[in-house]
Amino acid sequence: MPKTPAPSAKPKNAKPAADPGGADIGGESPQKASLPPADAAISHVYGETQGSGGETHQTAQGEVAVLTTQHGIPVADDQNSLKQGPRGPTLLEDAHFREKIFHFDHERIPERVVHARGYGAHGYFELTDSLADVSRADVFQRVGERTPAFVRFSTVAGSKGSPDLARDVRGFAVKLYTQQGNWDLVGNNIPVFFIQDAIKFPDLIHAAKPEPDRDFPQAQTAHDNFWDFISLTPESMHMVMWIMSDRTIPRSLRTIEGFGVHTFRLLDAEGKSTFVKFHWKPKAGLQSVAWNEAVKINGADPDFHRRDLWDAINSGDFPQWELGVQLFDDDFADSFDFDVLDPTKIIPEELVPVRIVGRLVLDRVVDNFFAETEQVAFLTHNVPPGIDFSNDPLLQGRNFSYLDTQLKRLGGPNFTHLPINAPKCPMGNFQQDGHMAMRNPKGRANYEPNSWGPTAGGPREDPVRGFTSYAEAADGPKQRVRSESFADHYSQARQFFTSQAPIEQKHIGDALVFELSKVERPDIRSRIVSHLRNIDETLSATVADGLGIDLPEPAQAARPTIMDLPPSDALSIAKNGPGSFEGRKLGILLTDGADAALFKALIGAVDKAGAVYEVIAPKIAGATLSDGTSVAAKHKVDGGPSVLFDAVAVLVSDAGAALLAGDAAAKDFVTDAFAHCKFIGLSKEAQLLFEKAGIADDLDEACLPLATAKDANAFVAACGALRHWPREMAVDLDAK
Ligand code: HDE
Repeated sequence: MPKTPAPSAKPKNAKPAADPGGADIGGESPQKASLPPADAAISHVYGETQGSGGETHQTAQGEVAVLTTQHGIPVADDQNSLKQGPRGPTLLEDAHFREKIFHFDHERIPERVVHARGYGAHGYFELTDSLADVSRADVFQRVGERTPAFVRFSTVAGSKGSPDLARDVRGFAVKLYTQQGNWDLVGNNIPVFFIQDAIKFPDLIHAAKPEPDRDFPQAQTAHDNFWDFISLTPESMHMVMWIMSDRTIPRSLRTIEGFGVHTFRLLDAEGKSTFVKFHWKPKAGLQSVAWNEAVKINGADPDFHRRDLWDAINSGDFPQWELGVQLFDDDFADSFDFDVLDPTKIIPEELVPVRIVGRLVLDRVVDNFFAETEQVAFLTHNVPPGIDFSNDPLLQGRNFSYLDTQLKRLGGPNFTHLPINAPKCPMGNFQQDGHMAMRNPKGRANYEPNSWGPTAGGPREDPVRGFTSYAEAADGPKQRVRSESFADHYSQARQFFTSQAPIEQKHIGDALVFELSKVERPDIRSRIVSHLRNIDETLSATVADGLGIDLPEPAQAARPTIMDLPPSDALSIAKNGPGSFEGRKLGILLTDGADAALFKALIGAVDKAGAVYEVIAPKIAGATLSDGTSVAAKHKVDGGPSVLFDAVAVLVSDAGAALLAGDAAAKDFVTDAFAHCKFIGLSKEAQLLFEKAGIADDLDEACLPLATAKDANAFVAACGALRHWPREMAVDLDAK
């Protein structure tokens, strides 16, 4: 057989590749011709953005930086390992090769045991209403002052590479770099949790994650182990209502709420305590996608949420949330129907209003995902003076877990030296050494008290400014016990359900039927329905019917359900939508010959609404409109399904419609948009496509004609309602 010459066989004096960015792997480095002399000074500039602490390689202006080893030795050839002759063995002596492979082999750190998949961004918190009356926390004192922030959003169950639209709780972890140290508010987009005691957390997570023998399913709760555990854990029923609602399939990370979940304390200068619950309320309003849509988004764009956040921030559309606090005292706590220490309960906003005290703005993406988003370490015990914990048993357990987990993930006690974790205020103590210590104080004093004087002696404790705990009296027998006051598991689950709009109630029923239909054991399905009987009879009947089973007896309840807790509008997504198309995305399916004036009117209306659009065309090169203008496409039809957009418009010529009518992906585009209850704008030429897709006769009042500029404006205004939910009754068998 003739031998193909190995790339390394290329003579050393071969010409540099013609394409400087090209793949001439056999030749010398294409950059070599422009390299500065090997001894040119390289300054490693530490990122001023502080996030990654990353270096940018810089040389004198216009010069290309020299590639070096980790030890700074310039590298002459990064394409070929050192060999004994062109076809000989690779030599151990090749230090650059060994270092490069060694470093690559160790690039991964353990992913988070929960919340592995996440995405972060920088920004700031701005105080808009002083809380000085109830808290001495520095961050709450001066209206208008900005505190740097880093936020990491996440899903809980999936691995690091799992899709963004898994039905799951979203983590909403905020690190505020206050002038009195870092405050980590490590919350979720749901204000309650599955369990009441941290000792159950490993069981919950084991049950939710892939089953241990088969290692599937990935990033989903629709399997036997999860529902088995839940069916035996009645305290999770309130959370079950939330996770089966559309809260767990959000449209965007910009459209989720955040909650501190636990009751915390605020402390004033005298040590007086006020209970507090923290809320983040998105300026963009609440919005979710449909379940069938979520399933398809996961295939079309598994990075849907991170891409959306990245694009929004980079385009200057900075995501914002308001910080709200519910403040209450012991009297309220004593009079409330439920225990404020129980993390499976909310305090309805109608009972204790949410006072808005600030806003959080995310205005900068990370420089380096690993350095910032992957290495950020949140610790629930990071609270500055003026904020304190309650005895919520879940919070108490978390305060142990988060420090412990960082040691495993980040490999040593010095993870606070990483720029993303380091405080941005003066700090000092006598902790020293350990793996990768970067902050190594000079001088002799490494203990206190010492008598080396005020400067050389180092930092001193400060009883006035320092952190103090609320002096709560505690007494009682030592016992493993669950408080009697935690025993009502169904009343607030019912309150959540009755607070939903009818379409949201339907979605909860659909989700339960979907998940339980994936469960193999009939006894588990039935046990869940027996709990639903204690929540709402219509819901349990719907789910039993959807599963095709007889209604089981209600589960034994430790406390009877309070049937008449008043509904709370704050719990519904439908009732808290944005009411406008601002920040949303229109998909415009466009072909050659489409009406140019109409297209211009449409994109003008989108722009006026503060929304964005993307063009989908039969070819990625784009479309040539009726007046000869060419418009670039963002997606080819089969790469830009309608699930990626909040609403769609079909602007085509007769020839374009005929072309698309023969294309399955184009037909899916319109049938999916229709099935997902989206607003659809269509030019009259598009009719053929809808006919061939089989939905021309079903078009309803949310399928709007596009012929004039006025139509374009009316269509975009209608899109502000986001979805035309009444259509679901016509397109879903479960609704009939
Ligand atoms: Fe967490 N949780 N958690 N959790 N959690 C972690 O810490 C834990 C709980 C939450 O973006 C871990 O650094 C226990 C409630 C978020 O980096 C770990 C219990 C809430 C994040 C851990 C809970 C959360 C975590 C894994 C039961 C909402 C991601 C990696 C008592 C209020 C933070 C890490 C990020 C991460 C333990 C329950 C939110 C293992 C033991 C309730 C948003 O320490």
